[in-house]
Amino acid sequence: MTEAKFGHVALIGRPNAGKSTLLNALTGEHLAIVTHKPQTTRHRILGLVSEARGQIAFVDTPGVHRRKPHALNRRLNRAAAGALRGVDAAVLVVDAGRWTDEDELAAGMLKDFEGVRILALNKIDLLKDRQRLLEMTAELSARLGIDCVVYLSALKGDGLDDLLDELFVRLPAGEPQYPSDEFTDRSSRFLAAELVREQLMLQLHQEIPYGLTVVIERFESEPRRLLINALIVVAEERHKGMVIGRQGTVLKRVGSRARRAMAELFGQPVHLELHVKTRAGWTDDDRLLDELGFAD
Ligand SMILES: Nc1nc2c(ncn2[C@@H]2O[C@H](COP(=O)(O)OP(=O)(O)OP(=O)(O)O)[C@@H](O)[C@H]2O)c(=O)[nH]1
Ligand SMILES: [Mg+2]
Repeated sequence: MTEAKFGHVALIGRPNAGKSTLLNALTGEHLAIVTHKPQTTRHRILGLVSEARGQIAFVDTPGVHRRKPHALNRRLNRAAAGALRGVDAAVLVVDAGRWTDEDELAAGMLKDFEGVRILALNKIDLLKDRQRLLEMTAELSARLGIDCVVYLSALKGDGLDDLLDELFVRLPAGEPQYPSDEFTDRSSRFLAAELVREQLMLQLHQEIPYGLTVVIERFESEPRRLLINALIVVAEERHKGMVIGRQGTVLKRVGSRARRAMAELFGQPVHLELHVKTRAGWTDDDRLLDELGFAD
């Protein structure tokens, strides 16, 4: 029998490349929230894959971006860069259809990285031009010192086994560092707050979702259900009405969809209450960011 492997593997890349979709596909759980909007992920999240071959702790990260440099955005880029510290491998997740300045920024983070470098060309289900894929593979592999390339559709689950095979071959021998029946290092409170934020991002338009955060104020287990109260924090008073919607329609829709997602993730019925409050300018206020749980 070969020795079991263990390693931490960071998923890095620009916003919208599909890192969180990949984390969820690998773990089979809705751990990381996914939307079609860039900058969905705001925190590092571990997703654990435990097999007979060993254990891999994948680290999902916020997309590396060039947006307005307010305090929250600076923290997001720092969280992505910091995720490479101490990990055994980095997977640069790229939307194979389009290489942008932000991909270049994410690739730049590999400059001094000493671990295994894997290039994951994602969204191949959308790609028509195979020739372009080959050119991209050759150019990026040489330029970024890539150890191996995998082709994925995180959305359809294609190529996941290739990625796992390549990683298990390259990771060091080691015992699992996390319980094999767990999927993440994040608390149920964190996951619940994220599921509310996912629905808010999907239901609201333009810039409002970027000025929102969610705090769980109550999380209690009753014999037959979970009681969860979530506070939605907005950065401007005028956003409150938009979150609530005419006759509360938006908030109701967010609540019922988030509740369903929570019930599925936690495996039991959920009673969810939502409230909305303004904390003016929280996205550019380091004290409030600390208080709201953003890593510095
Ligand atoms: N067609 C297709 N769409 C995908 C694939 N992977 C992800 N997507 C879509 O791309 C969008 C962004 O996916 P995310 O997983 O949130 O991307 P991310 O890299 O985590 O983005 P940030 O959290 O903003 O950094 C979503 O609409 C996904 O459904 C894929 O393989 N094929
Ligand atoms: Mg994400």
